[in-house]
Amino acid sequence: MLTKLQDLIQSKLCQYEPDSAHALTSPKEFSHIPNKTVLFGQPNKDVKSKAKRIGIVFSGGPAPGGHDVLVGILSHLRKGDELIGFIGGFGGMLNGQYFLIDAADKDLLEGTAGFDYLGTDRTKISSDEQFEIIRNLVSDLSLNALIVVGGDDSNTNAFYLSQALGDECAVIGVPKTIDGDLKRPPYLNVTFGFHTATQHYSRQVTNLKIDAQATGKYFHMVKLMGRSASHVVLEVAHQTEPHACLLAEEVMKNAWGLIDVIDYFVDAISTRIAAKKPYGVMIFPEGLVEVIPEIKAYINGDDSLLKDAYYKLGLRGGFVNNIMRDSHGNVNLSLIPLETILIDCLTARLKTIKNGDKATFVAHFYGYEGRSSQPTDFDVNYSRVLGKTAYELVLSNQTGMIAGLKNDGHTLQPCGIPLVCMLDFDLSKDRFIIKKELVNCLSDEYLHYIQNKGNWTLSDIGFPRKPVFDSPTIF
Ligand code: FBP
Repeated sequence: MLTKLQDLIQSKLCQYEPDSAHALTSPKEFSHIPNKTVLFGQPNKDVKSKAKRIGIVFSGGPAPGGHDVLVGILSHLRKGDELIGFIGGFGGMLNGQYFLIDAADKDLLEGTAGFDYLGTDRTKISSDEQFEIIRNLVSDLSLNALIVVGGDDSNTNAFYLSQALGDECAVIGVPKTIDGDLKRPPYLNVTFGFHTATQHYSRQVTNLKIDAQATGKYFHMVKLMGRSASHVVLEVAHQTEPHACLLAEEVMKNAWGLIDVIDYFVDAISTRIAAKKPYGVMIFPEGLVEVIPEIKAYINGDDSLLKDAYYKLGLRGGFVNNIMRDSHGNVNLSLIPLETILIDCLTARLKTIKNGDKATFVAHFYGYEGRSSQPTDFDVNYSRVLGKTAYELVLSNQTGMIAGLKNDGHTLQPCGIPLVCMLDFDLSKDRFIIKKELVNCLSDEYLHYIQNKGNWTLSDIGFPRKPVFDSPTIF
């Protein structure tokens, strides 16, 4: 897979041909918008199009590979083309903060971690005034195109911007997020950043398993980043075989409450204690707080269910924490100390169980550092392909598209996917948005996980060590 990606980067992709065979469907409200997927690979009839001035903005949380998106573009700019970087996400863009990127910076950026070359934020362009500011900026800078590197919210933003800017300035998205919840198989199977983050977390979880086994005294409760969708935890579970693991989608499917969740972990812990293994590693996503009804109600301002559950567990009082939201209205899940909440509940529950006092817990949260770790070869190469593809879409005079890499299991082909085909109507927001793709409970990955997780409870790491995967299992 990596070799194929590298070959693609070397290959000449300055060509495209729309392929109606791959037309996708868009909501009928947007049926006036062409929805043809663009596949690259055929001779381009328009390679001599005039020089382009392209803006680029990072939006949302950082993801490893962001700098290589820039490299993918900078490596292919034609004479006269210019790339303008907006500083600090859409917030910075609204404040007119930008600079002309020097093509020579490509050498500094290659394979580097982080989003810090440009910076990022979570500002959403929603008011008429904000659209007007962007329109004026685009016109003042004579921008031919704006490339938005972001996740579901940011690409929803990109769609509405493409509508607002019309023919004046093309808007192209690049799919980013460590959460891996922005997909459109087979055109877009994974976002850049997912592989690096899950490899990083997998290494940390494996290290904990080794340490726990060597010392034999702690149960490590590990919360992993990943908002509503549990792709990160699922991938890490496949790679590390934790002693216990829960996905948000699994909790939803089982319609579990807080006490069911606690009982699941208590069961795994007591099984290990009974087997004279009073140690272990358990993983779960930060997004559990959105699906455990008691905690969800608490976030929405009603603490009665949580108080009830705490009372049943023998705990008194709720937890105190400010629930913060970003400018998209999303709760900042990473700041909710779910790992300590679970440990408090587990400790209370285990008091009622034989030998339960043998469990000593350590809380962990692996999140931010994974988003900014050194990109894997997969993410370096993939991000460059996506960057180059976005640039090709600009050269091909496309707008309202997101860059993709079609993978039909045999061949890889860069492509552009119309953002309009990714929209769904969201009743709570009363608008069309790109929805997060949750883990599919009928998928092979999920079924493999469900079939095997019971066997992982008592298994420990031995020799030889299991190698980490070369490319994401979902690609
Ligand atoms: P994006 O969807 O913007 O890529 O961000 C994902 C994420 O890394 C989540 O996993 C996490 O909940 C969130 O960002 C935390 O972001 P913040 O930087 O706002 O605390």
